Amino acid sequence: MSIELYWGSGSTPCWRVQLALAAKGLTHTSHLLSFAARETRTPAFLALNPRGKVPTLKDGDVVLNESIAILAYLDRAYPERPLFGATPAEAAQIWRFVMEFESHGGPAISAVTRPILFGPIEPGGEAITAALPALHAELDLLAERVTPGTMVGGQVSAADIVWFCGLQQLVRAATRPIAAPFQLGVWPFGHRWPTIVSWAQRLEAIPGYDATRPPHWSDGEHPAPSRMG
Ligand SMILES: N[C@@H](CCC(=O)N[C@@H](CS)C(=O)NCC(=O)O)C(=O)O
Repeated sequence: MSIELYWGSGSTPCWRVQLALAAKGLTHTSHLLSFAARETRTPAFLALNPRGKVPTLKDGDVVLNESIAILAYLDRAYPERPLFGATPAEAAQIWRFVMEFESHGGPAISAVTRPILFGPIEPGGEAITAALPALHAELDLLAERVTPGTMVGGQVSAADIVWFCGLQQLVRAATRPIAAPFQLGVWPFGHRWPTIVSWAQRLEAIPGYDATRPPHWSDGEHPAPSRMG
């Protein structure tokens, strides 16, 4: 079968799937859709995914949206280089960390990054400042969990991929000049969370990683999460 991926540049759910494909060594046909040109709303794409969202994956007769469901599908359909662990205990732990991103890590990141990246920022940026303690607590926890090198079982898993792609959004917001007055205290990660740097290096070493980077995020504007200083 030949895997086709419909995706959009800068979408972290899309990046999860691209990184999972790279980590599993799976080739695919890429369909880059433009959000600006509303290519997720064309009749042809809506016929594939009536929600009009990317990522959407097509593999023969299987058509799927929702990035985490896509990761789970790829892992069952192509079991080599598993992303959901080797044992029941590892699988459970990986799912736990994936779902903790959805319930806790992701919302903590979004509360800080959304106003910076998409606005509006209210005078004084109080909502951003109020959201920082929860974000720092999530990063403290992540730094502890990645101390062994990966989150679970010694191999890069879906948990690593989901958290790593989430951090990319944080890097993007924290390195924007508009973020400077808010003293986010998160960037570079190595100042307070050195284990996040070594863990990020491992994800960035996945063969094909560079090709997964959103094409409109240039190097100068978007440094690697593992950048030291
Ligand atoms: N929970 C979904 C999120 C999908 C999603 O919201 N995708 C956005 C990009 S990040 C999208 O397709 N937006 C285009 C649109 O709404 O037209 C997942 O994990 O796949």
